[in-house]
Amino acid sequence: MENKPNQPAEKSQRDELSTDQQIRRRTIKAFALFGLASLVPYGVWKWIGSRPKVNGLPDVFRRVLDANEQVNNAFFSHRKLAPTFPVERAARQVRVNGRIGLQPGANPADWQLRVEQPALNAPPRQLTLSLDDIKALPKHDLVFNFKCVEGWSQIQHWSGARFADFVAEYKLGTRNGETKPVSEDWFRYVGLETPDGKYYVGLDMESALHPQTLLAYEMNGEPLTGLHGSPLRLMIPVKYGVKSLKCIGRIVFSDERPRDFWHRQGYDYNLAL
Ligand SMILES: Nc1nc2c(c(=O)[nH]1)N[C@H]1C(S)=C(S)[C@@H](COP(=O)(O)O)O[C@H]1N2
Ligand SMILES: [Mo]
Repeated sequence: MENKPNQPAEKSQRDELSTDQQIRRRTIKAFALFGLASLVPYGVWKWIGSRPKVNGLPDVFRRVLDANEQVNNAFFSHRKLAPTFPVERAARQVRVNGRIGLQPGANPADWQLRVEQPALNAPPRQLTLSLDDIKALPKHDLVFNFKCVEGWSQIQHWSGARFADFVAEYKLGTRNGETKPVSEDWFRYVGLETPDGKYYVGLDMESALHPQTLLAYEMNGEPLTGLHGSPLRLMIPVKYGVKSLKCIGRIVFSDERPRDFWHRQGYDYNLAL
């Protein structure tokens, strides 16, 4: 961390502008396709029918549905998706940056994840999970441009469980102890820490529940190495890399803003991209 994270490199600001533009363009295209469907000439329908199928639907429709899903979900009404890339574009040599709180020599079999949430309208929750519990959730791949506040970025390939699936499965994150797809009752924050508590980050709940936020246990299709955060790390593409905590030992839900390592050094708390 040499540069101030709240003054990211000019290049990533430019990237971000074009990302916004891309998302806007894609959304407009999706609505236009739906609205104009009745006017589409027969030849075009035949072309659509001949397109490769994704989940039983021609890929053009799949893309439209996905885009509308993004727009329609009430909780994520203003969410953005980070651009993704074909897996061949992912770096084979993935940079290592930041080793605070890592346990590179530790046996992954000895690892446990502790999860806590305070008592509010439901009893306090405290559970201990294994890596297999996380692996039992649906696995997702993410190939995206990882950005460090120091000014470098790299296309990387990570796999793991969605944080949103994790909270839904274990009924975490809501004050009433129920997790629904759209809830008014979420705790405001999530805190994550390394097992030794030496590195820690705080996240707003909406970013944590973003569909691209992963509890990642693989990089380039292999279990994480110690320096990349074995056995489980966060990957949160809507934030700068500092928030993607390696080697998660503890997750806490809270209405109080959790402590955040780099915020304590005077940096912006959110570090949103
Ligand atoms: N436990 C822990 N997680 C961490 C860090 C750290 O020092 N310790 N550094 C952060 C920073 S600044 C970055 S850019 C990314 C780098 O992840 P990588 O080493 O897998 O590239 O991890 C983040 N997570
Ligand atoms: Mo970073």
